[in-house]
Amino acid sequence: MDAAQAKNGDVDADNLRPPQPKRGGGWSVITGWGRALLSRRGKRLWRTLNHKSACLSCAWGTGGQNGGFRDELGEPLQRCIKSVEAIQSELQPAVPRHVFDRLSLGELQNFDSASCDRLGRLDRPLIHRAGQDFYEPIQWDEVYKRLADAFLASPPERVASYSSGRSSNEAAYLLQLLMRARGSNNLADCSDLCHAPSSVGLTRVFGSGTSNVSLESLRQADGVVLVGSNAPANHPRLMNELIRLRDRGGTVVVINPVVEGGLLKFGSPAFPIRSLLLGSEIASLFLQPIPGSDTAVFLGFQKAWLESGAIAWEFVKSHSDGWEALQEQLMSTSWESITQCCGLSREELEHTAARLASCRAVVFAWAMGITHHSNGTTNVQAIANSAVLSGNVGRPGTGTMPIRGHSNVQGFGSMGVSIRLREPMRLALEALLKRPLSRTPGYHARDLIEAADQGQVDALLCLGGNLYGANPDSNQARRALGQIDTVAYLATKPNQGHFHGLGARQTLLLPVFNRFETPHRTTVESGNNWVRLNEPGTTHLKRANLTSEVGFLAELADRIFGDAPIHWRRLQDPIYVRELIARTVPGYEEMAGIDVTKREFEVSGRVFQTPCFATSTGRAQLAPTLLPDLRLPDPDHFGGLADGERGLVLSLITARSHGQHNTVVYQSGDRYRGMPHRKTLLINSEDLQRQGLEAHERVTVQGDAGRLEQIELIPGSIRPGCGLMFFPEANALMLGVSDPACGTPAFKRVPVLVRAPAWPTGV
Ligand SMILES: Nc1nc2c(c(=O)[nH]1)N[C@H]1C(S)=C(S)[C@@H](COP(=O)(O)OP(=O)(O)OC[C@H]3O[C@@H](n4cnc5c(=O)[nH]c(N)nc54)[C@H](O)[C@@H]3O)O[C@H]1N2
Ligand SMILES: Nc1nc2c(c(=O)[nH]1)N[C@H]1C(S)=C(S)[C@@H](COP(=O)(O)OP(=O)(O)OC[C@H]3O[C@@H](n4cnc5c(=O)[nH]c(N)nc54)[C@H](O)[C@@H]3O)O[C@H]1N2
Ligand code: SF4
Ligand SMILES: [Mo]
Repeated sequence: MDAAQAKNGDVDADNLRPPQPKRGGGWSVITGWGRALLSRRGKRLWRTLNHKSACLSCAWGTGGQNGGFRDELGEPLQRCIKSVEAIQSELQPAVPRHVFDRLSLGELQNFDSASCDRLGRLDRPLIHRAGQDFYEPIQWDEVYKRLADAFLASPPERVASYSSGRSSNEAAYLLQLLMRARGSNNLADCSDLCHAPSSVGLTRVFGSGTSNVSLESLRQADGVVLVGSNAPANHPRLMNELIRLRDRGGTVVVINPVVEGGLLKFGSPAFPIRSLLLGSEIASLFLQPIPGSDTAVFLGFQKAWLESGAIAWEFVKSHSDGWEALQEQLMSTSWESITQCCGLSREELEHTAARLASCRAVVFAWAMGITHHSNGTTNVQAIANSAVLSGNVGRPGTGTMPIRGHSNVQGFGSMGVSIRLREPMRLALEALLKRPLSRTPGYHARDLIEAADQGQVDALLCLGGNLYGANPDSNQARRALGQIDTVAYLATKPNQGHFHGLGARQTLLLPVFNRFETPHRTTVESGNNWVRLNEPGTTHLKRANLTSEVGFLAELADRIFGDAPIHWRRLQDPIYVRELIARTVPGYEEMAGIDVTKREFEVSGRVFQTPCFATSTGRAQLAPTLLPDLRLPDPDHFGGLADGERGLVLSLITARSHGQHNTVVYQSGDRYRGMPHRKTLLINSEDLQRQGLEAHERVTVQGDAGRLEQIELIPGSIRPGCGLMFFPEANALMLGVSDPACGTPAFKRVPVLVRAPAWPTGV
């Protein structure tokens, strides 16, 4: 459908007219800023916003040495309300002493996500011992002793770490060095639940797993394909780039089963006159495919280019291998199988393909709508193939751009926090540690939970995050963590995982400085491969007994290994850590002098300005991408509907609401989607009508792992046959079905049965 059609709502059922999707951004953002800055903590918030450190929230990378409000190119007014949300939550006072002294774990387990976060900041180390009802204070010295013992007591295969991308590069580097020195490759990371399919898929095609587009290069594009991303909520400053692109006459193609209002129109405070008041048009074309079918959509574009003579053959033949097999696939795959799979018409696909072919330079950008599928890696390869076939990679203004999540998740990967350690880094680490690294494959986040559930993990160190809340099948996650003897959480604030994910013998809850409080310099890497330098800061917490993550990990390593084979205590000095990073992490050579030069830099070897890729041949590696089988089970699979009971099977998307950061909920509802609270299911009006369901009726939603009761049905602009609910709550519903290539769960295609009781007789 074209964007104008989408704006009017895709369904026109008289009595169940869906609410118009609300445009994104706009005045409410300004009032949000006003409220925040005029609040009790407004002065400190303002100071923090101006602190020279990268934004905590998403990986777009605002902040750093350029000052709080500038992006990587020094452009002003690039700070968004999401960073305010994240900072405000870190500026809360400490958790009152009586909370952990008086509230039992049974009571704390009843807290929802928002209530956990609102308890405040953790300010002293705590321990939960098996059989006790409370977390109790503990001394740091005792913490190190217990953890060192736990990490030494078991064989390397039975110790593991999990991490979440908010910590620094320096902490990430130390975490993996500690684990690898211990002989373990069990470095599970939140990216396993997030963009791992992008890393694997892009590496297969281009030999490098990150975005190959710089911010500067994006500004030279005249076409952007934005797939499976709710950027208005999750990467708001990316919207500025789309507004600019439309202003210069470019085309934005949006592919999303949900018509997110902000993808139609967005009011950006960065352009107060022309955009904020009236809103800027974003999507030129809006495609609403069946969830999970993006490979079919991209095969459709490719087939259309093949048939219309729009393939960049000269480019393809000079700069890629494997195009013959892909061409063969395009010829032998029928239009019918493509359109049946994705639910879009041949005309829609051909029209969009022609529009893209008429662009001079196209960037393909995507987020979780592409990766959260059991064929996420194939989806990514289908996008990368499209970039090559259309000649849109390897020159300014073009390329493939996974829009990264956490503000330093990409840095964690660069630092080697991954089960897929790259060969050059392996060799460099082996030289540093003076011994071969273990070749036993490590656990990614899903495998870690599975292994723990089988009783195969004894000690787990979590550097941030919420392993319990972020995983599918919450019951399994709780049970699995409960089988691990020792679990340690380093965190700034409490979350549900700290109360539900308790270890079998002991759980340590350890408070750390956040990025803008850390008393030494740190670095992070943005999704655009830009390394940002964060200046030291101070904490507002009085009497706080916090640790820096670098200090903690270096001390723990010293307790475990002594001073062999490297001087671990010396690694308390982050400048020395940066020296090691410069020596051992490919692309990070400029890190060596950063403390003197203060110069932020682009990681080398990532952004392709010429079509010379990071594969062994220098050519892109194309391969056919299989169409997925998207059949949904019948109601019988869920035990069937009783006589008179109403309901239907839906393909459920689980996503973020506007006011949450991952598992941490700040505000319950999402007014942009018209979902007033968390116990809601967004559904198409046609589906309601067809099944005799009523808008705002309360239903049961049943998945393969569990059911949620009293869920309110909200009619909205979502494709028929699918629904949308919020995580982490919805994680109770699903099993951990995941992409075999990297273990990323199919969070965006969860089969569920919606059940509503029979109408009372006489109605
Ligand atoms: N404010 C805020 N910012 C954040 C985060 C946050 O929680 N809050 N989280 C950070 C993190 S870690 C991440 S990974 C990113 C997440 O950023 P996003 O990926 O934008 O977040 P999601 O909410 O998962 O939404 C994904 C979008 O994909 C669409 N979608 C679902 N299924 C499909 C499909 O099959 N095909 C297509 N084409 N689209 C589909 C959904 O309708 C939705 O619009 O944001 C980062 N930034
Ligand atoms: N159903 C469903 N499930 C999903 C998703 C989905 O779309 N649907 N999305 C997935 C995605 S994309 C991701 S990335 C994961 C997110 O999974 P995680 O990254 O594991 O979870 P977060 O909620 O981001 O973790 C938040 C916690 O990090 C801690 N923290 C914050 N700042 C710091 C810091 O500076 N240092 C330390 N040590 N701790 C800190 C705080 O205690 C906070 O409570 O969830 C995944 N789960
Ligand atoms: S777009 Fe992302 S990095 Fe930039 S200010 Fe907003 S949340 Fe922070
Ligand atoms: Mo993520």
